[in-house]
Amino acid sequence: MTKLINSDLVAAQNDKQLQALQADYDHLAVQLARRGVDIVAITERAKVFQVAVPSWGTGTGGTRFARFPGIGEPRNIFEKLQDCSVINQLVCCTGSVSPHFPWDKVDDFSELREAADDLGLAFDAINSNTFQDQPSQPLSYKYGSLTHTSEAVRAQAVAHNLECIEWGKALGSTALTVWIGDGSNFAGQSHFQRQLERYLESARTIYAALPDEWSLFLEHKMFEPAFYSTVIQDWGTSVLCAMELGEKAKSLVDLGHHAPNVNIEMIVARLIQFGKLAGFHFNDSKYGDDDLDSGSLHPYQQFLIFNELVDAEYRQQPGFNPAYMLDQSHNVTDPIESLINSAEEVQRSYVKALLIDREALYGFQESNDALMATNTLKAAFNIDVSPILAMARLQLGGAIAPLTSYRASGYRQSVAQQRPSTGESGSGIV
Ligand code: RM4
Ligand code: MN
Ligand code: MN
Repeated sequence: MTKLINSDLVAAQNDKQLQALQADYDHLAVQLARRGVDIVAITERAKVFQVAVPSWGTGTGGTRFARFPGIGEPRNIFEKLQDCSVINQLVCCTGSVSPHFPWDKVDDFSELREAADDLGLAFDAINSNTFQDQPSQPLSYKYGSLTHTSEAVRAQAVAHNLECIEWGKALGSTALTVWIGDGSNFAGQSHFQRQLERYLESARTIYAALPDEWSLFLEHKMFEPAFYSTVIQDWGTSVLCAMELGEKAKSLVDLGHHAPNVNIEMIVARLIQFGKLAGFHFNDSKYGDDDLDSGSLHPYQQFLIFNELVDAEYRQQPGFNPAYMLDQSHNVTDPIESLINSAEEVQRSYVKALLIDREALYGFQESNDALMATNTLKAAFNIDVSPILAMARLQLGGAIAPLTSYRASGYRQSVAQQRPSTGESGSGIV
């Protein structure tokens, strides 16, 4: 397996930090033992936690106004995989990459799979793209794709999703995520019911092409690029469609795709209850689909979401198997650094949620002790689990301090030499 960061450098960095980590870990072990929690068992759970990285997250994103590319940006999927492997080498919890087509299209998919394999990476859910026109494309998605009034445009959008499934099969993926930009910008522009009927008709054709073990993830979003209405605007429409389509169809929750102040953890609980939670696109936001780094603004909300997820694990909810992915856009940071940070923050929420005294919480819920119930959550949230995360990484061969090791490696500077800027970039979104 090819490692792009010198392992000796990581080991030397780890050596410098080991003594402090061991002391912090031992201290936390005593604190947790007092609560009846075995730190080794929690560390083992942390070690198997995984969150996929979006291939498009390795490039600098952009806003409606501009994109300011960084140095050494990946110019194609092979280089995106290299960056993803650097992240995984250091954090050891991002072993798969979610590709986006046609952005990541290649001529030879077995070559791509081998390249990933060599870097110790697998492919997560495939993302189709019918929210942009591609240069070679005969018909435009200006007025929609899977829900367009024209049958020919719908057929083109369906065909793209079918080719995505084929490419995904070649890559060993088992899910297709469909997010469409379809909607309307003016009241009256679209007939809501007919538009959704057209969506279902298109989605049924895609669904029918799914191999047995595959899932279809329906991703909702309430705005953008359509600003008056979107077709799959919220989890309600998403889950209705998933129920219409069948068992393999589930609702994917992107944290940035909700109205402000929506109780996302409760949506998650509902989807879990009915076996319809596909998984997540983790990110954070202040206003809307800001695609900020995970946990950068609302770590408590992310923790509350993981409370629901760990609760489902604890209760052994049948069929519970959500896919965790990051989906964020980096405008002012080195994307590798942001993805490192986000992976750690998502894992942090998971580990904190493992520390919740669930039986005590159930007891307080049953006896209507609101204060003690909420304090039970806070008691877990307030624990700094950093030593557990660092120890998990160390034991898996990663970095105690991933960002420090990454910066010390000079990776960005070295790829800047190998990947001279072309003025444009195949990665990042604008
Ligand atoms: C969308 C949505 C999708 C992603 C695109 C790039 O807002 O989050 O998941 O495919 O952005
Ligand atoms: Mn998303
Ligand atoms: Mn989004």
